[in-house]
Amino acid sequence: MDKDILYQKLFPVDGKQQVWVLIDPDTLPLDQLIDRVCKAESEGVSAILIGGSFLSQDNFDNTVMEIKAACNIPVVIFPGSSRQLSKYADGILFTSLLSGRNPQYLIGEQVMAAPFIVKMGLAAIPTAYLLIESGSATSAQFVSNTQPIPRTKPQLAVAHAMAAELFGMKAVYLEAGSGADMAVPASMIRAVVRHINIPVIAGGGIRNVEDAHAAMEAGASVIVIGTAVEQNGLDFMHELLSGINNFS
Ligand code: 1GP
Repeated sequence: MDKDILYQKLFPVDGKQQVWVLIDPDTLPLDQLIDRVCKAESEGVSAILIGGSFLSQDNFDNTVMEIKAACNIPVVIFPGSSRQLSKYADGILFTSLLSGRNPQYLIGEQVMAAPFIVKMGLAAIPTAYLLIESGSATSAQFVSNTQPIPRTKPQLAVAHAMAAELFGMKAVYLEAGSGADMAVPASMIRAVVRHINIPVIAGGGIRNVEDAHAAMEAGASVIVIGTAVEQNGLDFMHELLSGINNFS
């Protein structure tokens, strides 16, 4: 998909807030993942992210192909490493773990992936990935070997987000980590949104409608739900998406 078209689908110019679902290919058999994705689309989810900080399966390409074939909304890679690439995706969040000081995830994996992304013609959305302290250590923190931004220091998150915008990045992902004890504080989301002019994505630990609404009221352009969909299915999404128009 053309990069500009994908960007407009992910972040509509009318400012309507979006819900994306994260699919971790390790969590469910492919047929169940496809079933979840199709139901998510019918509920009004606007994009599917696929990836994970630690994947043990070796058929990522086939999983992306099957999921893409099953739905009409964008399927976007959310890579945990340079090995999570597929020409079948509509694009990739080309993330740099800006909150960390581990060169492997700041630039190393990106250099490894870049030639393949270009060869595949994948639409790459340059995205700052900021890990936020969220209780017990998450896989993202452990695997990346980085310190999250303290949740009581919104000014640090703001400074990182400003740097991302100055670098020309097109989105900032505030990440508590998949399955986090606590979602990103609404006050931190609000502070970041107020100081930058690119969309803010919030995810990690959003497991009920109240958490989701708090992130949206704080101004997140997108919220990402993974674990809650895996555990509770689409009832949660139905409740969330039926109330979301109040915020857009
Ligand atoms: C993780 O933000 C996503 O990258 C989703 O997190 O699995 O906690 O919903 P959850």
